[in-house]
Amino acid sequence: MCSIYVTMCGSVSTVNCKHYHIFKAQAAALLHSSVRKTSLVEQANMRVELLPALSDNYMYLLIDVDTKEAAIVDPVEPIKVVEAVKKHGVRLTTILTTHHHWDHASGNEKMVKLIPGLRVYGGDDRVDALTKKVTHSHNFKLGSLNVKCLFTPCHTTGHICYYVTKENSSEPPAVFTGDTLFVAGCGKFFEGTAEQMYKALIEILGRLPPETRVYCGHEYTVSNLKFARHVEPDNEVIQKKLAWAKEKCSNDEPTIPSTLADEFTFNPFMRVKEKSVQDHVKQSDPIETMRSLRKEKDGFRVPKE
Ligand SMILES: N[C@@H](CCC(=O)N[C@@H](CS)C(=O)NCC(=O)O)C(=O)O
Ligand SMILES: [Zn+2]
Repeated sequence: MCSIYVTMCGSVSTVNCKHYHIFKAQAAALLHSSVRKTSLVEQANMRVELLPALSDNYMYLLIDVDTKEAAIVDPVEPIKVVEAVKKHGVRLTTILTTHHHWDHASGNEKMVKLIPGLRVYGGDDRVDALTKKVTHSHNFKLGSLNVKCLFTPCHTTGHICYYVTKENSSEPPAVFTGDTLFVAGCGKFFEGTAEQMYKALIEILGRLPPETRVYCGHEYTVSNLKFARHVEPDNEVIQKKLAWAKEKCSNDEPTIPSTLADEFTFNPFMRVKEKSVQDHVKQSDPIETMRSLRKEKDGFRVPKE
């Protein structure tokens, strides 16, 4: 007998199970992704369907409305992807892999078995079923959409973000940021440095148009904002965004997408040039601030409220 207690927007809090180690991840995945809602965002000539996966991951079905060609970002649960493809009546040609971690790339092999001929993009030889290894600024078309690869090593050495635009459109572009940039946070520096994350967040992602929609790899917004509030207790934008995110999560709705402009107002890792953030970690240099913030967040105990 298993008894599993699930918290909103987060992790399994208690699991008493005979085969705890084997079943914890699967149980969490089954419970969560069946509850968390999908949602559809329409922008420019692209449609983005958010597909919750595992306990807090997102897969994204990116559709070029003009040609009905589609790509899937990090398809860790392939059956759900196939269902979404059928629902929209689109032609899936492409997998966009942000990085090789199992919760992002482990569905690739099954995906190419289910839909043979898929092109599999990624920036790392460790990405399963990889057919197109890409580097910074590599561009390609998805129907009428342009996809630009942004090399953002740090969380992993081969991490890629995908920036998607539509020519002559007045609507905002989209960026799929995997585990580099989260809403109100950033990925752990598993294989990289503060210098690299600074470059990724401030010099690469931070220089995209401010209205760019941010689609990240995980639903961590509430816990990230609690850390942001700890860093900048007087920042009202953080308090408002946290109240909004809690409300969203209590309805099992996604807090994604955000925009780059918004990230600069509440994400401490995007705010490393701000005095309030630098003061918190007692640094005056943005890269040292980045290093200190990440170290502090690695040991941060997220409060209940
Ligand atoms: N803190 C994460 C724990 C899981 C974790 O380590 N996630 C990785 C990505 S798979 C990460 O980079 N998290 C960013 C962070 O903890 O700030 C959570 O909020 O559940
Ligand atoms: Zn991840």
